[in-house]
Amino acid sequence: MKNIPFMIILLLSILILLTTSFTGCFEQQNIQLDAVEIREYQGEKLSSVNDFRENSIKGPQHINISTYQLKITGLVAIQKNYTYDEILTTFQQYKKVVTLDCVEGWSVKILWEGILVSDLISQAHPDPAANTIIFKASDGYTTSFPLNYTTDNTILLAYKMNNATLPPERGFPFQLVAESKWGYKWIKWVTEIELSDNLNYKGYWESRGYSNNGNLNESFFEK
Ligand SMILES: Nc1nc2c(c(=O)[nH]1)N[C@H]1C(S)=C(S)[C@@H](COP(=O)(O)O)O[C@H]1N2
Ligand SMILES: [Mo]
Repeated sequence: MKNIPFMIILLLSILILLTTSFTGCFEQQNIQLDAVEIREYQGEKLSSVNDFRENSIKGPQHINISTYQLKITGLVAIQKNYTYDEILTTFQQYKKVVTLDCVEGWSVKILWEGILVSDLISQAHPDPAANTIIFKASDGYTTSFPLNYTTDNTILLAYKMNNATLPPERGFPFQLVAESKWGYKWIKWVTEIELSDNLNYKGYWESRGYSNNGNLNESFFEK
């Protein structure tokens, strides 16, 4: 057969066409990071910033960091207002690998870097009557915990993931690393932390039927 070389070229071009159009289908939006994210830490494989599924109630928030303030309010002796730089320079910094599990069935294992929520709130001197900690975000999202969840555990307010500053899509400037809780407790774009005595406070998803304690080892439907 004379046209064997031609057939091979034809088959090869079809193959190339197919593979390029297929990778097109699987293309992901790639998030720009200020530094290259790491994908392994102390021998552990990490997920990527691009492995999250964007499902925030109002889409990504773009915070103007020059006017941004993190407020500590409610049942405290001293109300506090911190700028982004003050948070990064005032408090001891911690690193921790923690997995976020969304109720939709996906999860991401990330190296988080941030400050301890307990260090932050102790500066405001919580009132002894305070038993609840409420987090509020720039998109109107809220979530809450019993206060001792943040004082008895090393719960981080993170500004970096996989060694890179959080991108806007992932909660810049701060996301709560709500270890052992479902993803809806991991509030992004945090702007205010309110101390309260309302144990029954319900956040955005909690007031729509998701469990208030949000424990990962239990169903997320409120019983
Ligand atoms: N401010 C704010 N934080 C939020 C949300 C939101 O809609 N707004 N969604 C939550 C949910 S349901 C999950 S699973 C995690 C991770 O969501 P992401 O993949 O959209 O970053 O963020 C949580 N934090
Ligand atoms: Mo979620």
